[in-house]
Amino acid sequence: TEPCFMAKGEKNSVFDMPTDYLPPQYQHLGVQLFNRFGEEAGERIPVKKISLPSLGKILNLPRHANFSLFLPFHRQIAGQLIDIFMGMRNIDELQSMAVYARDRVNPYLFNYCLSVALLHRPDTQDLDLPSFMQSFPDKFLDSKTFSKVREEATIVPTGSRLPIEIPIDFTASNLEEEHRVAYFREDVGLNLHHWHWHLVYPFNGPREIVNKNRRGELFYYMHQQIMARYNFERFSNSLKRVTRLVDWRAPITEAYFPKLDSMVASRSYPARVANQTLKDLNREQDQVKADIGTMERWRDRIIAAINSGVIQDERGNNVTLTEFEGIDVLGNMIESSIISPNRAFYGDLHNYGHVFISYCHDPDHRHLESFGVIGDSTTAMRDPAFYRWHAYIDYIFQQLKDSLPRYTVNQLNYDGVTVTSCSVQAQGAPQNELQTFWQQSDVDLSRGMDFQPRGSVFVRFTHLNHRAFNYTINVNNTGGARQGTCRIFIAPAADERGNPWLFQDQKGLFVELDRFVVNLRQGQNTITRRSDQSSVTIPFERTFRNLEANRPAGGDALEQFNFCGCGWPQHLLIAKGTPEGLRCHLFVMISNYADDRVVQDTQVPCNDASSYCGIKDRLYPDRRSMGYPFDRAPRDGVSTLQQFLTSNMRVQPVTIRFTGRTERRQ
Ligand code: CUO
Repeated sequence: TEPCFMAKGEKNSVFDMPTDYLPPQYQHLGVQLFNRFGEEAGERIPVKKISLPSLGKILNLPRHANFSLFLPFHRQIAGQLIDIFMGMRNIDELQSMAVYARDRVNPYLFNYCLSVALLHRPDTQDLDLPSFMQSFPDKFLDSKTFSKVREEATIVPTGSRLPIEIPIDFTASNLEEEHRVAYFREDVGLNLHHWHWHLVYPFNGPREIVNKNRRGELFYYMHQQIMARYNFERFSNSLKRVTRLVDWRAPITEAYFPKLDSMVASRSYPARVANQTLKDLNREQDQVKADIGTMERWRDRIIAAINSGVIQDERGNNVTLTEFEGIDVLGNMIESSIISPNRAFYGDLHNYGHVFISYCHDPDHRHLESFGVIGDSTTAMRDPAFYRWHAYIDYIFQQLKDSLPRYTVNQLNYDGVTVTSCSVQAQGAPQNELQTFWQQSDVDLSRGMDFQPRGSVFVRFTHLNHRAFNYTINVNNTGGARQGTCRIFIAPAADERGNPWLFQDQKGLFVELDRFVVNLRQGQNTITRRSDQSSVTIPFERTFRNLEANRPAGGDALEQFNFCGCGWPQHLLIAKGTPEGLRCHLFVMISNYADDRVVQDTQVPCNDASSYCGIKDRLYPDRRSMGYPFDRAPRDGVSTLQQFLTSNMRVQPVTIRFTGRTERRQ
């Protein structure tokens, strides 16, 4: 929050701006201010004077308030600021506008809108954003960390500073059962992925950047996979599947005490005690006035639309929810964004769920408290209630999916292609045993914090990781040379009581591990693939990119870091498993590429985490419904996974063993 005339980096810089750009409270100081800070500056960055658009309502969000993408008013002003940044004619004007806005606009709002603009403007594609964790570490780390970091920086000279260790279990004790999966909910990389996803798919702003290819379907699928993965972690920790938040008037049993302090808002994120209930909201400051009854009406209209297979658009026309595109329409409607087919009628269900839960401690603002962590896409995944809400949202999507035609054997099979075997091999482990462990990694916090003297201060946090592994897949092809899409998933082999699954239930727990195109020769083929090539994940270094360290040699080859921040963190590819080894089903399928293919050039930067994030400025690179082949109810007569298989599929029993070791990243 320091004044914008300082630009922080390796060296301090000062923006040489017209004095009327200074925020009102500093204007009387005028040039004195530049002279004062200019002396320390290593560089002066000239700022062009332009005629500035009015910021209007954008300024109604105070500088020291928190900001939430789930609140309609915040979304609306974010849309306006994104429009302003997108509308600047060139980089000089954009810089000028950004400098002007930065000291006037709420910092979170500013950062979000500028990030969306830098991500989508054609002339800023070679600019990189600092990691959001470095800009706002307070949204990711225990608030105790920061005083320790300052203390270390003040006393210990650069070069001799020791990393500040963040304990893995700072939010609760083991008296709380739900705390067993806190390592997942509070994982910094996971929360960064989620923030990035919502940055790539903004709710408001110019229609062309909101209305991305299959956006609504990806909202459904990415969050469905979050749920599948969370349930997998729960099975690894003797917890049952999440129960969906179906009764909005019943107490929420899960408590959560986040222990995060917002540095900007100078407030702690409010906690939620056990058994709180949702209440009607009337918070003038946030322009939120909403009843639970309104949510229930939206829900009923959405369910009625699914049951009838028809929705009503804004002009009152009936629009059919089709077999392939219906899910996309429903995603946009439930999420909802400005491309909802009829927001007035179907409302804003998913976002308001976040809002209602986030305000249950202070529904009428009498205590002047802000929202809890679930009210902010950066921190929402920390809260157990997030998963209860998204389990409910997913349940609605499944209502539609269950009503669609089931895949026939012909639709699933790839004639003449037989997967004869598949296996996984992790380094130093028995065949078909995946291994997980705790890993300690260090991240430099100096960019997001002010302290003197400057220089790096690292925090050391502990997260789940797994031993890298390879897949070996043998395929027999009786046809000529052709192509296939290899789809790899994994799910627990038994339900929470240790009983065999019904396919109908197990299919919801399959998590995608990879998807890639294979060339098949006639006869025997052996496909090998490394776990770190996954189409789901991005490497650790990209999740926690330290710009100086990771900048590719030669500025021209700069990767498009902004979009590239979206992707499931590689270190969470595999669920934790258990010390004795959690039994799982590894599923491999080769589908006919002729039916999967989307004709386009995908040789663009950041095309490597497309399963959950898509590819920038491209169509989603797989023509099948997302989640295929597990996205539909099974055909008649199929009640187990084995019965579901066609010859181009194969299931291999594997185990995931948690070794209990703690290792340091080298
Ligand atoms: Cu990502 Cu509810 O959408 O958090």
